[in-house]
Amino acid sequence: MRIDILTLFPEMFTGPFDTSIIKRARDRGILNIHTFNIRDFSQNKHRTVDDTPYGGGAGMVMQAEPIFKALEHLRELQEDLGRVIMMCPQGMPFNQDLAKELAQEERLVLLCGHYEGIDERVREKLVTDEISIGDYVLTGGELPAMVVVDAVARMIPGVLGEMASAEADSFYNGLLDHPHYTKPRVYQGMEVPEVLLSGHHKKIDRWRRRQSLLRTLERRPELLKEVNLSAEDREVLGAVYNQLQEILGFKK
Ligand code: 4GN
Repeated sequence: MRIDILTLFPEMFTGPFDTSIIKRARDRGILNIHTFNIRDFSQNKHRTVDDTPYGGGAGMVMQAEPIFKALEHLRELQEDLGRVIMMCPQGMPFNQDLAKELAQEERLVLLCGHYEGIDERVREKLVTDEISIGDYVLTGGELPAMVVVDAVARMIPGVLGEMASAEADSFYNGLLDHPHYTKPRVYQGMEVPEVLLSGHHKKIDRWRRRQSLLRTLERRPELLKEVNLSAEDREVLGAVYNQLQEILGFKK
């Protein structure tokens, strides 16, 4: 996958994209990330990219022209831009499903804004998707773009090693992840659950699934509505519900 990022601060991306799994994916050629400084596409001698808002008000607005020019440049490199994604608080909430969907694309363009906003004509003419990583405002779209790239990249086959499987993660199956343990078996008196030492893979799978279900029920019950629950899953949750009813005296 090729990802082009338009930003006023390309240097922000060096650390996160030159480290660990993203670096390895880039080195292997699975992931091809390029950053472009929007300022390089300013047409005036002061290299400005922003101006005061029409209608008045505080702060500055990013001008349309440098962004149009930057995308024209990208189009020269490869005619079909694919999806042009703007990071903004008004966008579609980002989640694992959207990360999986974007991981299918051959090419993505991410646009990172700054200041009070971006001239609306950019959105009108160039942007195909607007994405928000959560209900809060940041000083720029760079951190959200890094979040999206990271989440998308690890859904591309071959990016995670064989050892680390995305299918085992929180949210991959719509549930929260189960607890994890590694050596030593006892740490500060705290023991690893017996079942994980048993070598009984079927039992271990069942225990993990149960932990996932209970954690999701406890912390994010709304997620359960969207999950495909097996008959066994329903039994686990139903048993919890029955126990609670008994404890509360609603039954028997
Ligand atoms: C995205 C961008 C938050 C998000 C942003 C988010 C930069 N803040 N929740 N800030 O995904 C006005 C123009 C604010 C760019 C934008």
